[in-house]
Amino acid sequence: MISKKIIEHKKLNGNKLRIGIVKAQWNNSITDNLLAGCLKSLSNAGVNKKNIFVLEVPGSFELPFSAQKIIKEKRVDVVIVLGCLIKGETRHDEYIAQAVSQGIMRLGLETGVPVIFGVLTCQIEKQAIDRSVGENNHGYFWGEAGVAMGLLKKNKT
Ligand code: RBF
Repeated sequence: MISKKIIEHKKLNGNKLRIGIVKAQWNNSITDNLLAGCLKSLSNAGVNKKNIFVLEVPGSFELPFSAQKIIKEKRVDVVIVLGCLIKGETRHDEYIAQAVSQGIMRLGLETGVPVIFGVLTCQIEKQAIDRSVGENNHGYFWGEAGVAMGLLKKNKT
């Protein structure tokens, strides 16, 4: 089992941040855990609950459009998109991963609001489970990355 923390963030204070989260419902059992981990790290960083805006959408392909909507409507400092792609018999996962990563990168560059890529791209379900529970819940790490980038956007680091 792989369990390692890849990035060490210094303790960040997110109490002035407004943060959007978009969660894909496809593979809900995984993305629910990612969301829980993400909310936990935002809470640990002092982000106020009333400044967190969560939107649920059908699947990962919908993430860029919905992140754009949150940026336009909620004046957030950062958006975290959460999804889980698991390889099937066709190449859907590759097209969707490509579209989401390109879409949110473009969105961040065009709006000046960073968008965190919180999408697991797994070969098998076990890889997704391993990465969405306990100490290795990537949602937690993406929450930390969100706080770091929100502060960077506001010039508070
Ligand atoms: N969405 C996901 O978030 N994860 C997936 O693993 C996933 N697999 C899909 C596989 C197929 C064959 C199709 C048609 C869609 C899949 N989607 C998945 C849904 C996709 O992101 C999107 O919600 C729909 O295609 C509607 O635009």
